[in-house]
Amino acid sequence: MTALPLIRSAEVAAAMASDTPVVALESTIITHGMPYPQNLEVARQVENDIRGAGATPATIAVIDGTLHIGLDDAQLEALAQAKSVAKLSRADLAACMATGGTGATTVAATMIAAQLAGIEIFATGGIGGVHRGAENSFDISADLMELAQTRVTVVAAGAKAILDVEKTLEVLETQGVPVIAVGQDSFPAFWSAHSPLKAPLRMDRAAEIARAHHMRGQMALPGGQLIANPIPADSEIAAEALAPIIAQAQADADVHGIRGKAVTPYLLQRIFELTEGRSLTANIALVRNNARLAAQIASELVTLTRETGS
Ligand code: PSU
Ligand code: MN
Repeated sequence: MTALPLIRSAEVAAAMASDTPVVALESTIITHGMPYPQNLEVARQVENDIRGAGATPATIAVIDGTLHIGLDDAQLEALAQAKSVAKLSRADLAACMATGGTGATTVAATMIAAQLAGIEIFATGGIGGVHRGAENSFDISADLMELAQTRVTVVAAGAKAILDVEKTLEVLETQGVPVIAVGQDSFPAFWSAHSPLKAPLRMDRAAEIARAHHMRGQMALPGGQLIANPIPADSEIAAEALAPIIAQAQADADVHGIRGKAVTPYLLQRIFELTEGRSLTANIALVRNNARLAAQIASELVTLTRETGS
């Protein structure tokens, strides 16, 4: 049997060898979530935020069939500029690797890769969820089912308002995924700090979140946690201002017959245009905020693992 084509960057390998905290990062946000060149700037900035908070970033992608855990600057730049990179979820990750392809990992695929590499904490912007009109389209992101089966704690800014947030929370509950709002009772709505919905759980400190993650491990419970970290107040866009824009973007997607994997990237791009870039500014602020919290959780987890020896 040949070895799994998985390579850790020198920085990630060194961090893991010395038992220091590591935070996984996805690459679909770079290739499909933000325009060039902001995507590259943000990818670098987020990595530096994690380093600044005392952890090591591991941006994950498939390049020429190899699963890379940690990218160097040239690899980041190539991904950021690439035009037609595949968007890989659970369904297509192995196929891409088997055929020597190149692709960016979504939340689901990044969780799988992180677990394979021994990384337990992952920061992103927003997870995929149940799309509006899912009762007809059946469009439910594989991210939700991944959270139910792969033991990685994902820090996100809640679910995007382009989704049906209420149905997304219902599916997470059905799947047994802990949804934990940070520092507030309401479930955050990505570009806005609050949604009208209450989060099922609330925690105010990184150490508590790390303990809950660790407890699940001790209980051999499969699946991760969704940490819903609100966007900083000074960067948010009011939900009322966004509502008509989201409705417009959704209507445009319907008119153009956008389906499947293309839906999330299309809506993000359309909202970027309709808000004249404000959605991107907010997106950047929330991803960086999530990266810093993830680094703290990863640090707490290292401490906890040392103390308990497991
Ligand atoms: N949220 C963002 N930007 C993104 C995504 C989510 O703010 O780029 C990406 C993530 O990679 C997520 C994916 O896993 O969209 C969900 O896609 P889908 O809805 O097709 O499962
Ligand atoms: Mn989908």
